[in-house]
Amino acid sequence: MSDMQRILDKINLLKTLYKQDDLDGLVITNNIDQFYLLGFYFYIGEAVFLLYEGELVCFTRQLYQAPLQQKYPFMRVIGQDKQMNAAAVQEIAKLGLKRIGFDAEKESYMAGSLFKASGLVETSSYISVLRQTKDAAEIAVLRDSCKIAYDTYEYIRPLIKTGMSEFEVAAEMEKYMRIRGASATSFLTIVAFGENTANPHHETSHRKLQDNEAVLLDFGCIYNGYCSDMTRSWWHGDKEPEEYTKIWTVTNKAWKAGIAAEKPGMRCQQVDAIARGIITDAGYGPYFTHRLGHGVGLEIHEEPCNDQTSSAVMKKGNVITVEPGIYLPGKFGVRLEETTVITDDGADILTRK
Ligand SMILES: [Mn+2]
Repeated sequence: MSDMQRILDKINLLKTLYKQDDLDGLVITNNIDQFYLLGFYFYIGEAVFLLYEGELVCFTRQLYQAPLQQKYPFMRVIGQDKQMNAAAVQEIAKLGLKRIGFDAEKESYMAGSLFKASGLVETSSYISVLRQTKDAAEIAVLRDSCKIAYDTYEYIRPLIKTGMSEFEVAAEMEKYMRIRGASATSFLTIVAFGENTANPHHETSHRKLQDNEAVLLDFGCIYNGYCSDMTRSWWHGDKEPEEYTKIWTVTNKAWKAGIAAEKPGMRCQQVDAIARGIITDAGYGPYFTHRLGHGVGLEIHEEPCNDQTSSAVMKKGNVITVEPGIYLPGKFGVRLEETTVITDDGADILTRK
């Protein structure tokens, strides 16, 4: 299937969804949603789309006008350096469109107020729902993104030596990912040594690695727009404390059980409960202080999430992390994370060879 056909298919699917809610069209201002539809990356606030039965209109900065018009002949591109939201509202009036929706969850207060005052209709996030289920082409890109992350782990692990700082390790990892074709990291790379591993969201620092300390790496990249995410934890040195071995083993068991539980029809809440139950039964419940996992796609955190409070049910094509952890303040912590994809009857791990 050509890229252009994929774009048109997505647009048609979106039209089907909004028509079910008796809408005549949508304005789309979120730059990640715009990337999902078009495969073109606008910075935040650089474009507004108006989609209706007749066409797709794109208000964007003058500098994009000619190249975009050439690349996407089916789209009407209007160079508009200022007040793109107002321009979209005027166009809606000019075209006589009655019920145009806007994504109430993603709009800024300013834009939302303007749209509402102009008679537009608050809707749920149609594109967020579409983005939750990845098609084969998206899964192929996610696989590549996760492969780069895994290879980064294999590359860096033997290079980590006593005396290196967390920043040095992060820099080597990020350089490797860039050379492999990643456009960026998918979030701030976490490299934690020693007691820093007990902080789930540690900020990478100048801290140097000493002999016989815990190491934790949590990282990923963006490749062709799609994110990867993985975490590995191990003991650096030959005097691994019993307690570290214990929490690593329990976390590993929780991690395997979580991934084994994933399949279409399974409640995300239940997957969290299964993995969490193993940690709780081992007596470490209070030290597992975050959700089990989150969806991954064009954004590093998206729906559905393996979360105690989630009402989501897994579907084939969901891409979601499983990342249990145990953190003992002042001592050390362990987290093990894979990005997984839900298949016909289970889940595949993407962050592996
Ligand atoms: Mn994660």
